[in-house]
Amino acid sequence: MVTSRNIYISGSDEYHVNEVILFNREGELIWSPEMDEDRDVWFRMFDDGSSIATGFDDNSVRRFDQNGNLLWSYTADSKLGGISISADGSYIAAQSENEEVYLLNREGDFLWSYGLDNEIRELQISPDDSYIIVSSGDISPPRYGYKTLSLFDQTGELLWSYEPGYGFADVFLSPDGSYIAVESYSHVDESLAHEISLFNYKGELLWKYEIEEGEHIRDIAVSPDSSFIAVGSGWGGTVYFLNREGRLLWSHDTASAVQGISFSPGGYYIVAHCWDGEVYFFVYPPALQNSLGEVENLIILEEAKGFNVAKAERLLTQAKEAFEARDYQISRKLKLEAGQLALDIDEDGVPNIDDFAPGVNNRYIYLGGSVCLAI
Ligand SMILES: [Ca+2]
Ligand SMILES: [Ca+2]
Repeated sequence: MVTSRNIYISGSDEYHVNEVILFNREGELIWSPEMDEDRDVWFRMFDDGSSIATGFDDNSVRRFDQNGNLLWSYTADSKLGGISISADGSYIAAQSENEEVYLLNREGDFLWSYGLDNEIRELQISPDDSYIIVSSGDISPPRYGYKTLSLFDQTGELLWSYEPGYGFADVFLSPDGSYIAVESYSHVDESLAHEISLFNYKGELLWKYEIEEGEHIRDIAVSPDSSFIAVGSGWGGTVYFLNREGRLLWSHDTASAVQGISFSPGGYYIVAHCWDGEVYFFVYPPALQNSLGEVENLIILEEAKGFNVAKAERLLTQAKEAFEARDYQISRKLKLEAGQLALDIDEDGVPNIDDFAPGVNNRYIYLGGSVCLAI
């Protein structure tokens, strides 16, 4: 695991390990906590790389700084694991072995806990800290393996729960937290249909998409703008690419089962890695083409209001040329600049509509021959 500050953690699994070692970029050992060989540890790193939270098997969650100094420790009634940390580090959620969800603040103070009747599989804090989604599963017959999604607000109130059916796949949140994608199953005649289900954060099921018979879902990724969903399946191996409305835009068969799938930060590239070690790299230009069209409309609107958008138009033309040349990263950058320029033609940081002199940068307004600074 690599963090923004180039601190590396080595372990037997991504998050569930029996050894934690922090290295710096030069490969020097910074810290490794002393642990019994058979001891399991859950860990997560804070997004800014400043510290890690670990769940030890003495029922504690501990936060350490990047030099291994203990910042705090909180002890619960049973073992805590499955740690999730909010994007800004304000909250730490954990699941306990006695089927409770815990929420702590950044100082390690207990905020609340909630008992579920199911074994907790996974929990995640939404990117904006507004909710915690929990996936839990029945572990006893006759409902063995049936999964429930539960969504809590920050205060620990259960807002909704939903049973997507049999299954153990993870829960995937869109980067803005608006959508929740999950693997679900439906009984069709004698067999099980494997599906992707998309919910909004209010718990409304928006759609289901059934993947090919015999395949099962290994990984799901939601694009950074929450417009597209990529799904990788196992057994045969297929990459599915859906829009937010649940329509299949394309699919591609891979030579072996897909292990993981992700979008590039701009959202135009999709990377899938497979069981046989092959890595597939896909590009989806229509996503960029759509947003070029949106900027074009924006420019037309600002022009209709009487603003001089010539410079924005020139940038958009360059963005289209870069698109034609398949230089998508450059095209995206120019497109973003063209959009900003269309809304603020004199680049003084004040949108045209609020700007008392939309064609003149507000830092340089000439009055009676003297320069007046006005923001
Ligand atoms: Ca302006
Ligand atoms: Ca101005």
